[in-house]
Amino acid sequence: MNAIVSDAVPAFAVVGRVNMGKSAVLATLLEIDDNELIRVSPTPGETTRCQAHRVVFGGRECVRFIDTPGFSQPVEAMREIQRLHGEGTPDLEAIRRFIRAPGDSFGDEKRLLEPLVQGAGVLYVVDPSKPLRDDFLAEMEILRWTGRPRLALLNRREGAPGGDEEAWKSRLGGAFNLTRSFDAHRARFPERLRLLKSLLEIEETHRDALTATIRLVESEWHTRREEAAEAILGFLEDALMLRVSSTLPEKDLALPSRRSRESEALAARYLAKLAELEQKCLARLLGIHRHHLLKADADPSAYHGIDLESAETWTKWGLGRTQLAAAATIAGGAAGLAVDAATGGLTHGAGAVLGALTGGAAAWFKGGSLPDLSLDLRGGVKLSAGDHKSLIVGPPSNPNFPWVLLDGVLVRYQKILNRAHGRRDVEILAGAGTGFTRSFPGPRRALLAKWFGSCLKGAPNRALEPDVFSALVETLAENSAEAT
Ligand SMILES: Nc1nc2c(ncn2[C@@H]2O[C@H](COP(=O)(O)OP(=O)(O)OP(=O)(O)O)[C@@H](O)[C@H]2O)c(=O)[nH]1
Ligand SMILES: [Mg+2]
Repeated sequence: MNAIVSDAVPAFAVVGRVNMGKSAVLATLLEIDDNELIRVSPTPGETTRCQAHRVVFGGRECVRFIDTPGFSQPVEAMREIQRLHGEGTPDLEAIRRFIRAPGDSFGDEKRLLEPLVQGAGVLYVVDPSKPLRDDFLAEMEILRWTGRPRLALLNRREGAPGGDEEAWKSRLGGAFNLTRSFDAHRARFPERLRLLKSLLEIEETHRDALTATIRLVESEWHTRREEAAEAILGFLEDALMLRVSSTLPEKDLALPSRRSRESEALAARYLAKLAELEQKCLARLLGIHRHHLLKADADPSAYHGIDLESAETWTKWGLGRTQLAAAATIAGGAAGLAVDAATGGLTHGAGAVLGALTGGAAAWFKGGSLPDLSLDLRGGVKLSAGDHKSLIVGPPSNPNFPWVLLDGVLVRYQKILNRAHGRRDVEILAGAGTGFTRSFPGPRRALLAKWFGSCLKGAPNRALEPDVFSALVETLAENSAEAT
């Protein structure tokens, strides 16, 4: 076999019984959700040869992980190595002789041990819900004989009954330098980082290279968070400023039926555009986090976005009543006037409608009633020169709209962070989940309220943007530290 390990780069082979989740562990650790690159499958024996996966930063390979075929005859292989070695405890040389011995038997064992004799460390994956039988003990023994740095990973399948984790841990403790849990279907960034840091504890020769790699991984994660914050900021700005309009002859406006038909069409167009903005933002967040099987929607051409017509959306997401009243005071509540200004002077149409809505919202703040769950879209008639007038539909008048939008993105962002790349099922980013904005610290709410207000007025406050960006970065950091 050609060299799969090089002295210059720390290397670790992921080994274990067939179907233990070796490939899934690696796929999650390296964020690879593509079966063409790392095959994860319920059929045992899917990985048939060693495959190196290089972690590269700035064009330089920092660490290498090697996926391997599973042990298939560990007890027989152990006996054969012992026979080849003769008296005493077999060593790396005995294993080398075992690999080089002619014949077709022990193909899987020979292939999986090759990277170890070439110098790779060991990541031994077991599922502790399985009974601890002799064949597992044989695997542990062979790996111990290699003398390579060894980390055991308990990859327990959620809900799997049985097994004696303590017995596993005690046995693994005797044969491995370190034992850690790593759930290939649930591990998030903190667990991935912890696993990388564990490598530092077992590997002596490449400490500096591994320390530098961990630093790069952390800094890349920070960059991603900033990119995500930027995407969310851009989305909020575009969404809050979004307005759609159509121009119709004055004679048509006089007809209530014609006008309401036109308003309905405009409202539909507004919601479609809003969904498009949201879809774009989610696609960017999914891209930043390298997901292909987690999707914004089953059918991208029919993406509907956050369900603004569902009462659940308005109760689970957004601020509470008192918080909202405070936010409205800060925001200035002058959205109606701003639309007037932005659209060049409204007459009885939008101005009046907006005024009424603002009044409605005020009444609601004072009363003890539930939040306004309706989806009123601001709209109105704009007088323009000539015989034509414009009908404009803008953001829903519900003062919780910006907060609901933000919560919608944050809830999905958390789902993005929670999704492990080792899974191979397609998942849709559904909208359920409790929002985050309600538990924001007061100053963050105040800052966002001010900025939201400016965006709703059609004139985003650029001076506030750096602070808004930092607040979003902070929010996403809290989001990613949160347990599932
Ligand atoms: N529920 C759950 N399933 C898992 C987990 N890890 C792996 N699996 C599933 O177990 C099956 C085997 O996973 P693989 O990663 O292909 O296992 P492997 O050890 O690489 O198998 P071979 O390459 O065939 O030796 C797949 O169907 C995985 O989706 C886990 O943490 N939780
Ligand atoms: Mg595999």
